[in-house]
Amino acid sequence: MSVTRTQVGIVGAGPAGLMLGHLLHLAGIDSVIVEDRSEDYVIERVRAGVLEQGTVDLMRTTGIGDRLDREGMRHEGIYIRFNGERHRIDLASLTGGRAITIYGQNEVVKDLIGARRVAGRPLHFEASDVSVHGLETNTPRLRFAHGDQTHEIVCDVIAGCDGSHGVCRPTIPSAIGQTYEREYPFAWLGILADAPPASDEIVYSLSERGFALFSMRSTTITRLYLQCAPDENLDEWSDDRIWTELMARLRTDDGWVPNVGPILQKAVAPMRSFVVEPMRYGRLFLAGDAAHIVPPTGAKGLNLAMADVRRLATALEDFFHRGSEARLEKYSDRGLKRTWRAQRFSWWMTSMLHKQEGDNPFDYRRQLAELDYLVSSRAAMTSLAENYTGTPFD
Ligand code: FAS
Ligand code: PHB
Repeated sequence: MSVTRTQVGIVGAGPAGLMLGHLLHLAGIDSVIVEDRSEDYVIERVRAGVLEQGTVDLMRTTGIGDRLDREGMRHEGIYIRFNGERHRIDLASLTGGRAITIYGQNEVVKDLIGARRVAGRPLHFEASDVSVHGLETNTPRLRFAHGDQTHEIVCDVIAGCDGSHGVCRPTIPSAIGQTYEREYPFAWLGILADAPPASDEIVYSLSERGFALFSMRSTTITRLYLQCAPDENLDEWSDDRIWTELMARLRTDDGWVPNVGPILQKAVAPMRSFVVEPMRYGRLFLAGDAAHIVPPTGAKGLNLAMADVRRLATALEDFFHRGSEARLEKYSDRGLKRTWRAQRFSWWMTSMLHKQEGDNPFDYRRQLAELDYLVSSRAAMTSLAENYTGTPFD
């Protein structure tokens, strides 16, 4: 077994782990990133598409915003569609100029891997048997196998950025880690289509047939989702059936429909809310989906992960450069405050825009009344806009 030393051991090369590694590099702090999947898998995985202002600002101010500025699509509004009509919510005018940017998570990951390579800092893909030890000590260890070699990295701190199915969170003793969870009785069937986006901004839709979402990835690629059963069988969804259902749920009375094109990718994504408290155990700090999961209706997951690692990197700078643990002590409480705020907003968007099993006509009419209030009240639209564009990172 090869034994090496670093300051921060990072488990997971998703947006959280890679951005943390980038921020630590800029602060002159050593780190090693260990990922169990291949580089191609991590890059090609289709997930988030909406970046809050805070995430955009973070990428720009840390020197990885060039491609985002060239290829990202700034949206100053979103549409809410119901009763056959699209209603625009002007995010920018309701928030003093804050907006969202459409830029695929896989593009963010590509930019961060590129920056890691330029920095020449260690990034191990296809690691196996990844495990963490000694979290209650001042020298926690990160172990993994790579090829036929086993490695142990002695760290000062370990960052658990290994997502919702990682190895880090489960190491928190059940007597300490309190979990909060809600499963939703539906999922999202998501597609990527080779079709130019027919709308200049994304469209959230509630129809008698359920939820649908029109989004995009570029001027040639459309991203669409529709509400389906949690155990939906994708084989029963021909491309024609998918388009027929999307048209039925998104069409407006003035004739607007998405452009149709070849479906490049399709997958079903489960919907759940999850939080673990605290986000820290000894010298282990959880960030991103390893600590919290939100249903994607509020487009918060990736942005919460970025806010976590911004906060953790600042705290680690204080720890390594000034010997202060003050910010590390506050890391979990501050993270949970932002997390529960995003949980509430994501649950609210999800409940307002999805048809629930067992709902009766009263419930649907009540949802329509809530949407009608939302698009006719400046106060209600401002509340949505503030939460959707996100508050500045602390
Ligand atoms: P990730 O899951 O991205 O990364 C964790 C990494 O750890 C992975 O690469 C994994 O392979 C690795 N790992 C796991 N176990 C390991 C182990 N034992 N050893 C080593 N490595 C290990 N969020 C938004 O903000 N906006 C959206 O529009 C949006 N849309 C979404 C759409 C879908 C369909 C889904 C599923 C999610 C969406 N999300 C969205 C949320 C999503 O983007 C996550 O919040 C984001 O990926 C979180 O990033 P990480 O915390 O880095 O976790
Ligand atoms: C996406 O573009 O993938 C997307 C947009 C908005 C959401 C979720 C996903 O709420």
